[in-house]
Amino acid sequence: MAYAGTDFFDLDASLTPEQRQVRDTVRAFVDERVLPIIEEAWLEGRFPGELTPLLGELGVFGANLPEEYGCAGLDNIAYGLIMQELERGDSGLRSFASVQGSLVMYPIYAFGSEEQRRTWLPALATAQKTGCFGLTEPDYGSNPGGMLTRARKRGDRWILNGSKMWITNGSRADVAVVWAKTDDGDEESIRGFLVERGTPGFSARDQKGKHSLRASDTSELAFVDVELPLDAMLPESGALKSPLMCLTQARYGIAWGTIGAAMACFEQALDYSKTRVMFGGPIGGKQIQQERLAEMLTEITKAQLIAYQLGRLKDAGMMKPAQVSLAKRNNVDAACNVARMARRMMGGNGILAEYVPMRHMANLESVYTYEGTHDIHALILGQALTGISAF
Ligand code: TGC
Ligand code: FAD
Repeated sequence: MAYAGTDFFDLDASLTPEQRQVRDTVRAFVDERVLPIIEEAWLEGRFPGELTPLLGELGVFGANLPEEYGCAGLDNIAYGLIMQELERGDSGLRSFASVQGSLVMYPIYAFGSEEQRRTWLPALATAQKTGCFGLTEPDYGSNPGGMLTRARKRGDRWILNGSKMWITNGSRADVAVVWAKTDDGDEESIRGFLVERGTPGFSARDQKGKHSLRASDTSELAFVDVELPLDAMLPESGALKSPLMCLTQARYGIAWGTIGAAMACFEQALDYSKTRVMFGGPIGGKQIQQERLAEMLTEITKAQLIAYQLGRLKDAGMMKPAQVSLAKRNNVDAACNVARMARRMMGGNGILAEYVPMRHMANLESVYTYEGTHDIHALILGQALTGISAF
């Protein structure tokens, strides 16, 4: 079931039967359940939450985490292929899965107590519960180390004060993983806290007026004297490195996911080029459009090879954060360019909701910015190359 048009280097042949099966299952789900409804949901500005329990049944959330916590225990290439197929549907759906799996389940798995893992991971894997990840603040986006949110220990309680902004799933989350600077009498640190919906003093409000990721909830979180039990803290979290480790997981998924968005745009543009007749022949027979198609295919193929090798490194335990930065940076930019070229190739029709490129193009502008902007990843690579920080 390889895409003849977008698997030019026959990566399909390198996949294991399990990886192919996982990809094909999610691909069929996206074709049958997502594509028929996504344009309308996007125009309405509605996240299609009705799909998440079904995706939970398929085991897509935290799919690379161990089975003993109710997860699928897949390898990282299978996990990446899931992200690819979800984003072929819409970046908002992949965002939900990235947040749920890499930014909520991963920190509970990596930094949580055994009790926190047993309480939350199985319910998050099935999407009976939804999570969000609160790192960014109004004045600290690219530089989360400057965060103002504080957790102060008072007797047998933490008191949380502060605010977070741009939080995916924020208003629908049952539990928020919130990063705060702590003051427990010792050294200042940064720790993760599990804050449940309904905790007095905690509120979430959706940010309206987005022209991008419209089929995704994005919210502001506010914490006013929120009292938390001591065991709300993720005990193994400590310092900025903890949330940055979560970002590495999510950026890995984005490097794969954006290939899916690019594939969707390219395939539609290719079909269109063969049927749209202008000046007596299909536009696909014109040299300028053939160059566009060659460019799009080349970008997709490069992105696939990067993601595949990154997955191999991750499975071998050898993946480095700077490699993830290169992959996120390149693959998101490639997908942005493919979506724009596809939109342009389709002329006036390219701006209509019944075709996919404009929606993907608008979504990908958020993906370009979140999880470390394109510029920040350039600076991470610059630092890795020179040893000099240019932040
Ligand atoms: P810096 O001194 O460089 O690092 C502090 C410590 O952390 C280590 N480290 C990492 N570890 C794992 N993974 C990474 N990606 C890491 N990056 C750094 C580093 O080695 C160091 O360790 P140690 O042992 O020496 O202490 O910290 P800095 O304050 O200079 O910041 C570096 C910078 C700018 C790269 C970082 O702040 C950054 O990545 N900024 C971008 C912020 C960002 O990406 N925010 C994303 C918010 S979440 C989101 O957008 C979700 S979107 C929804 C969806 O995913 O769909
Ligand atoms: P800024 O940091 O203010 O950057 C503005 C511009 O300055 C950018 O072009 C940037 O590249 C550039 N810049 C910044 N620093 C430098 C520098 N040192 N040198 C050169 N240029 C620089 N965050 C979460 O915590 N959880 C979420 O779930 C989440 N979901 C999101 C969903 C959406 C739809 C969006 C748009 C964002 C989301 N974010 C989330 C926040 C996201 O991670 C931030 O938007 C991102 O990190 C950038 O921060 P900022 O928007 O404050 O931009």
